[in-house]
Amino acid sequence: MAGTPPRVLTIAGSDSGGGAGLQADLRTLFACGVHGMTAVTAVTVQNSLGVTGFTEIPPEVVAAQIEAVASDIGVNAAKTGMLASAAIIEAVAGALDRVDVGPFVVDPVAASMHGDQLLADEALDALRTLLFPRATLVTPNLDEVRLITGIEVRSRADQRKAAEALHALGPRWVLVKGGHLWHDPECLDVLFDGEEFTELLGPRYDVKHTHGSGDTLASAICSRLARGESVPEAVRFGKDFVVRSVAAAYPLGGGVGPVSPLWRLEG
Ligand code: PXL
Repeated sequence: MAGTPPRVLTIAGSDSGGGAGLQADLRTLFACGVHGMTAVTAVTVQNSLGVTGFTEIPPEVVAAQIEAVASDIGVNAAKTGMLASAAIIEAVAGALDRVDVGPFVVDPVAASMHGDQLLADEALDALRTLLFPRATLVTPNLDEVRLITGIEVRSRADQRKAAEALHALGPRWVLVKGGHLWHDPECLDVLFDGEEFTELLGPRYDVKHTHGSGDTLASAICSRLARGESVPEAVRFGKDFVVRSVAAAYPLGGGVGPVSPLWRLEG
């Protein structure tokens, strides 16, 4: 019998189309060699064309899922994706007061790439005050940076300013992803620990199919944090992993297809 691999918990929503959300998290975690577990927050009705609706899981059920797996199986690292509402964020924060989940990555998902809202406006404050201070790392894209800090990032220099503003909200590390700086010929992500900036530069591929890229990045990072790697090491791995997964993205349905970690399994 093989040994038990590191265990990672994703606190996230379901994407019925299998492109993003907890489905992207689970396949990334599997491809990265760790055991994935889920605390489901919401069930979206979704295909490659977009999200047509979602239903929220009762907050106490979200908290109970976290506590059930942490108290028995144990969690070596955790991440959040779609959290939907302030009540669910409060329930997650409450659960984290009661059980240990190790390094905690907050991917502050606010909307799908089609612009469908996945987090209530009034939940932003709960995200800032209840989850950011608990986070080992936060991984916003530039739209999320604007919603959380009010900063409109137009340049790489603005990314650093945004990283400082986000760090002031309490996370240990901040990763400001530059993928949405559309005029930049490359994708620069800026990592900040309150003192030092680390720049991670990657290619920008001219591809349409990038559904689930943020989820894939945060999950790949978590898989390494669960093995005890440092945040900079885990983020470097995650960036390389998501770049390869974007290169391996495939079409699906009539809209936007998912990035794919299958390359990792094909050797
Ligand atoms: O990629 C962000 C995301 C996370 N979680 C769910 C989603 C999406 C984007 O569509 O649907 C459930």
